[in-house]
Amino acid sequence: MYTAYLADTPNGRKIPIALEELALDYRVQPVDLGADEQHTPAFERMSPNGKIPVLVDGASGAALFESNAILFHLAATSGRLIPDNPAGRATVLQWLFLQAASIGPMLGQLWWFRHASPTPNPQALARYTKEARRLYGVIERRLATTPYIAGDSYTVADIACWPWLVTHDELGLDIAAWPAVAAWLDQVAARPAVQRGLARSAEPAHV
Ligand SMILES: N[C@@H](CCC(=O)N[C@@H](CS)C(=O)NCC(=O)O)C(=O)O
Repeated sequence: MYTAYLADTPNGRKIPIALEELALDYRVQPVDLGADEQHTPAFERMSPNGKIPVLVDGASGAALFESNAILFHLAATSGRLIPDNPAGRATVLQWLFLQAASIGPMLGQLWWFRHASPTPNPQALARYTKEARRLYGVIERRLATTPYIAGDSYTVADIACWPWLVTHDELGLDIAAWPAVAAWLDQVAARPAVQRGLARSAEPAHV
């Protein structure tokens, strides 16, 4: 039994989506980011960077942070959602790194300057919109040549990218500019495990 410490955010949503796809047993422990629960000493003992998600393995007690490390661990230990050969694994890893290093931070900044910044900042909006559009273009060109992000099959690379790229409306981006991304977004959204994972991610805090 795993415990997934989550908020209902793109990085948080990845974890129940993967756990559902792998049919693993888990409970969701919501973390209230607005109340700064991610910076309590107890939470930072599991996640030294003070961010969700964290996955705790009930059998060993081990806690893992960084969403894509969690995805890789789940895939590697289950032998699913990742190829079993080194070249295939490296391909998955390269897209996991691109998501964590570029797609998440750039789209995250764009979201913040559109929805949370207390003062308008046209320069920041222009910069992050341009970078987000460039990154949608990177994925568009990839998905024009392969059905899934890492190649012929659905992997944790899709699970890492989908919760971010699906936020295009909130980011003020017209998905019609990237038809291959739009088709892939719909295809992944239709997976029952994705729908179940999103529902679990949105579970209210326990009282
Ligand atoms: N690279 C990290 C990013 C995690 C992250 O940015 N988490 C956000 C929510 S999506 C968070 O915990 N924010 C709270 C804060 O920064 O205080 C990962 O993929 O796990």
